[in-house]
Amino acid sequence: MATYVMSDLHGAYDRFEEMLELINFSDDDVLYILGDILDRGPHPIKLLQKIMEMPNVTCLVGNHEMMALGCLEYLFEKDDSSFREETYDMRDLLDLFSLWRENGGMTTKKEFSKISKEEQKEIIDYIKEMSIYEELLIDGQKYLLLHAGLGKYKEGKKITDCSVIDLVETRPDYSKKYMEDSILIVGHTPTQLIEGNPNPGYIYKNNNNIVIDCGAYHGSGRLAALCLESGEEFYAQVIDGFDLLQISEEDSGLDYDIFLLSSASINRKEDTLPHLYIDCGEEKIPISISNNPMLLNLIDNSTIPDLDLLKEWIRKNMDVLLKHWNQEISDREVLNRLFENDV
Ligand SMILES: [Mn+2]
Repeated sequence: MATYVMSDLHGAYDRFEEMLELINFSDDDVLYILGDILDRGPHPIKLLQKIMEMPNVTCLVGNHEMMALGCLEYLFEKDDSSFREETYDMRDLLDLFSLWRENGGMTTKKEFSKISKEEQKEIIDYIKEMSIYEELLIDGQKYLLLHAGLGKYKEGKKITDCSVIDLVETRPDYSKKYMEDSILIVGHTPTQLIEGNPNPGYIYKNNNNIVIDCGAYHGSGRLAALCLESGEEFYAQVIDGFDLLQISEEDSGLDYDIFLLSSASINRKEDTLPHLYIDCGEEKIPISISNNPMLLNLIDNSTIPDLDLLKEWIRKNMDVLLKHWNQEISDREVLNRLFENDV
């Protein structure tokens, strides 16, 4: 039996599957997921539904589940005959929706709207059942697991005295040793963004703090798992099926379907351009967007580009992209030609 922790899966369904294989996860093992299963990546609901079927997985709540919950409840109830709009403060709800959208909520919304009412209800109930923290004792070592950190916690204070925001949202100071006799394990902050981290993108350990969010939803990030018995670290980084749109054979006029795959940006300030690929079945054609203001505009800060515009652009430029991929035309030429074809 082994105990694993993972965090911030953010819809990275394929990486999660890859990880379960990597760690050889069995019915005898247990897994704690420290929140933020939803949003950003391509398959948050499919991922959550898979996790819900696994009895040996315990999920803690992340700020994304908290943000999503109010929106999901509204989406669930609004079609019901007993729905009464006056039970909602519409201004609060709009604020919540726009916050959710800015934080990658649209992949969750998209998948949530496609499942049955029964499944929607199960998801809402499951999120409500998620705990805020877990305490473990493994081989004599105490661990405290939660999503973000300990905020204003001081030694001697009870965890239950901390606010939910402190535990689920406030980023802790990892240079601080919060507890002498217990190791704090958190997610929430991708280790790529921890100042002074000598090994960005991998599990970070300092002063009884362990941070395990390695940017699972990001093309250049990875999903990390830590085994608490052995201390062994595992990383999964298969390119996820970030399929944002599909153009059928008929529509493209080519002899295959085109899928646009994307991974969202962790933080626009760092090495952060979203990665886009066109998946032509056997090959994944990367599209350079850093030199392409048209694509950058389409993608802006949200994790989902305007799909209609993007689809139109891809359709117009597919021949150029393919020629570039096959090295029949140069970088300069491809750029010139793409700009001619701006939508
Ligand atoms: Mn978070």
